[in-house]
Amino acid sequence: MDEKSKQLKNHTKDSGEKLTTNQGVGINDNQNTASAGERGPSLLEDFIMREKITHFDHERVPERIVHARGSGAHGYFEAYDSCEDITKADFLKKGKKTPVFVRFSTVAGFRGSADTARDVRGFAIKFYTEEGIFDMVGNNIPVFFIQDAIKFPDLIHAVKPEPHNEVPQAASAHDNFYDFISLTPEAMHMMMWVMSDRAIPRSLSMMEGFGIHTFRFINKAGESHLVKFHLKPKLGVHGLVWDEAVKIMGNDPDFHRKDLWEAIEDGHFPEWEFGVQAIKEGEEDKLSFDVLDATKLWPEEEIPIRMLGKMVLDRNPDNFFAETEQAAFHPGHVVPGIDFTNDPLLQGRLFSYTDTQLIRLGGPNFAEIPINRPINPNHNNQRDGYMRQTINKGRVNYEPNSLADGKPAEVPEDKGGFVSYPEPMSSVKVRKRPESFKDHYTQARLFVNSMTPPEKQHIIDALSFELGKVEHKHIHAKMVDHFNHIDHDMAVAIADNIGVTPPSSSAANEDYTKTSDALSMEKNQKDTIEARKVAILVADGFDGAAVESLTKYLKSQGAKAEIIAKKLGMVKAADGSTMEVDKSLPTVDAVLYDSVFLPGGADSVNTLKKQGAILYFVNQMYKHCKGIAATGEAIEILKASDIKDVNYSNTDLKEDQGIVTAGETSDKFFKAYKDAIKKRHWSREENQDMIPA
Ligand code: HDE
Repeated sequence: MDEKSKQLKNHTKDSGEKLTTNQGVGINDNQNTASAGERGPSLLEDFIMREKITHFDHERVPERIVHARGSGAHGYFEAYDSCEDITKADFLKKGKKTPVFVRFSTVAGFRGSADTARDVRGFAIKFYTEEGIFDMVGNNIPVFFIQDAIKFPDLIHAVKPEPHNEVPQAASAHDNFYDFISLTPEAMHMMMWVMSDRAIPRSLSMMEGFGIHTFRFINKAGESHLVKFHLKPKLGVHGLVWDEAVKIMGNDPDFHRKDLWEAIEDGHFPEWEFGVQAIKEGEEDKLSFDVLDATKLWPEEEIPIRMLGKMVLDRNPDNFFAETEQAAFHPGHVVPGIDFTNDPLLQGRLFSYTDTQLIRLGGPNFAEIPINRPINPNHNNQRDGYMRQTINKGRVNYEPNSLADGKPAEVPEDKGGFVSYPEPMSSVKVRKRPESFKDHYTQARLFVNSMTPPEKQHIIDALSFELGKVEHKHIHAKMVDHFNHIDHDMAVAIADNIGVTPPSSSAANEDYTKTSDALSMEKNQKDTIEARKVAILVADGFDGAAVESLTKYLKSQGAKAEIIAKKLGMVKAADGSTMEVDKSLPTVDAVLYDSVFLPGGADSVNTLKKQGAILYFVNQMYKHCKGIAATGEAIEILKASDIKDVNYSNTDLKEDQGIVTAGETSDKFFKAYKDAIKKRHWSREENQDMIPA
């Protein structure tokens, strides 16, 4: 067990044998309030009822003002090779293992909102290092909407539900947001990312993570490197289809939360590589953008990522509130070897995070909440305040002192004391954006240039949808004008979709044709189906051997198969054997699975091809461009669906648009099916309109 888990264990409690009050008095009757006679008034003296109701009345703390909806997990970070040339941070030394707690979140929705809303995802990591806590409080998108923290309350007011009627929930598709954005050109780069499939992730374990701001690494010699933090998921980056994300919101609003929980319970531990892009202090002057501007990324092709270690999440929390909800992150929690830059967005955040914990967690002692405690000893002269847990001994609570031998004493730099990087400063007091922050369109164009055609189309579709929900026409026109500064074709396509006169000529820098493959999800796919879920649709008389062999294959690949039939209980195979049904058809939906397998078996197929729910299931799989497989008679189900113009075979192995058919399962069939599951088949999007619903 790691140090953090051991520490937490001291605070965990099983439910126990005897029911008692908080004062430890045994409760004899937990069903009836004490009253003056059976039908008389309740007695104020009933301390058991009073204590219980009072505690209940105070169960809630304010949700986070942003990132209210989140899910957390424990794990560890393990450093690869030494990177002492760039940082003296102890936890990054070769082979070191550090406990972590990670919280993923959406930004705009309330605590009870649906997981699959279109939104940026928070990606906050607490590293419990031996030199204190380092929090990397990042997102799944490498840039931000604004350049200066003073704009943050406006941005968040604009995106959250509108104040007069508190709608819409967890959605940016409304007038206030686009009114603000249309008047904030610096947001355009981020808008391209938020309208891409990155903002509707398939899984929290299939997202990249970014520190966004430029931080500093400081080595033992005191030299500074400017760095950007990155996390790359082992499973690759995958998104949902918008229609699918919307349907998941109704079918399973806890989709991401459950997916993370189940992956860990099943032993498919989510994993990332953690690394930095690093440049020597001074080299930033050669770049075409300002490293202090959080709306800019550093193209990976120009400044490659140096991988420093891997992070694995391998333990679910014991209690959501105590751990995930009470976790208090702060980008200002850094350890020696890591320091800040003057990014004005970061500087504002350094104020905001402690401030927000004071109201959310009720006072200055939130660092004593078990999930927030460092694993190394911490001593100082901070005392008292609401809910103080530590019992500090002795009479001395000040420094310098002689009565306690001057302790706790300041720590010299070579013993791990934090020393700020001595960046030279000399300037006049101003309120002014630097000129170097003023190019808002070039990197937005770089992002769009780097997309594959389907990825670009999805951005067009998303913006057409979002603006389609906006009622004020002048906002439409203003947004199209911004798009025309990024990519003329995109602007024309969106204008056409939302009834705006398309711009006649491009206002974009057409000579800028640079691309960065690292920005595309499609161009960086991985050959894995680990943690994917496959639905197997059956009725009595199905081909049991096919189901058994496929299930075994999927398991060997780390994927999960679920047998779905009309009712729970046992279902009979054609050879007379039986199998247990995992889920009944009315409790599931195609959008909750990555793929569908239809086994043969004449009786089963005859039953299934007449069920609307089955045909709808298959249609949805097709519409959302997911892998589909059928063996033997089951191609009849495909034929009965609305899928047209696909090459099937009930004898030979055929693969067409991610639809794999064969007479029976075989190694070749499995390989073809794996390829079909691991990615989406965008060529089908041309035929999407013919699928009802
Ligand atoms: Fe945050 N942000 N933020 N933010 N942020 C909060 O702190 C804030 C920003 C991020 O799982 C709050 O504890 C300001 C960028 C994450 O608990 C609050 C500004 C990035 C989380 C706050 C930003 C983030 C938060 C609300 C503009 C990516 C969730 C609750 C200057 C690098 C952490 C809380 C968790 C949470 C303020 C911008 C990431 C109010 C003022 C940029 C992942 O303090």
